Amino acid sequence: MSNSSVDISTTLASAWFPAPIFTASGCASSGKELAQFFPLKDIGAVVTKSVMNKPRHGRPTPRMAETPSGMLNSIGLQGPGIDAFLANDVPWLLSQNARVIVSIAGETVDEYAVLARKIRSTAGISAIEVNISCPNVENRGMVFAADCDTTARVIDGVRKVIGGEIPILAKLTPDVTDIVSVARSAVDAGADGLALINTVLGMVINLDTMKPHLGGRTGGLSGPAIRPVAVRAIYQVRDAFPQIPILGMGGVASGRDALELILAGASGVSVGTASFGNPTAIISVQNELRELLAQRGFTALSQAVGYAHRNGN
Ligand code: RRO
Repeated sequence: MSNSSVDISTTLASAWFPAPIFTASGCASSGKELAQFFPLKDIGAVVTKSVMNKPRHGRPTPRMAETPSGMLNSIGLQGPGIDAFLANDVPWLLSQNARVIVSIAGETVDEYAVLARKIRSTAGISAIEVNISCPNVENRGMVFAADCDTTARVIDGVRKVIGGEIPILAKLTPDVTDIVSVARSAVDAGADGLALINTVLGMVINLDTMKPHLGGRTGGLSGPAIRPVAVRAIYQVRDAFPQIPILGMGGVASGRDALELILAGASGVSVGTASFGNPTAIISVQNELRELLAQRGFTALSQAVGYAHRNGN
């Protein structure tokens, strides 16, 4: 079968995308840097850096550390604030004919609702990623997805504002004992889909200073090192909620990696850390994936989603 005959379009709840590979929130800002390498309309969607209500400087430097097969970041939600973002970044992305998934983050349940209200009055947004799992916050109490109750409160607040208009994806952390119960809280509170996984909380100590290397001390681990964690989380959640669409991410750098997340249950896959070293990684992942699907006899990506669960696996 010719690989061009594979239908790689996908859906996340009511949102349709012509292609299944997305940017990962935080790894391509609002897409402008990547647009010099390929047309943004060629990928599934740009998932923008989580934006807060007010502009924010983020954490002290250093904000990055290399690790074996990955890296730590400690950005701390740096960004322009929702008003500037909606005025500048979203119109620019739409002018590129890109699909846009806006990622939002708040310090309180109310802040998420305020953000949702502002997004609701902006046309053209495909979906909202509700990031309740940023690891780079002042205390674990602000990692809403570390707790079922706070997960439900944030998602419920956003759902009430958004109504049925735009799909809501809850972004979860793997740093919990039971991600399925957190996913259940999000779904019961009205999430249409889930984004799995955020980075894994980690730390590097500088042996010269003998102190934590990162200005914020801890950071989020990303890259190939966390891919098996992502595959596990996606598989577990898909097993529990086969009808809930999953946008998967975590260490994807090749078509083979993306296919692994899809077989585990992801309907779309974000590429993040790999884009730092290779800005065209998203396009090669997408092309490789199409080829791998054809080689396995799939005529549509949707046939491969969750395939690892079939026949009692
Ligand atoms: O900004 C960050 O430091 C950050 C965020 Br919002 C997130 O969700 N995950 C991450 O690794 N870093």
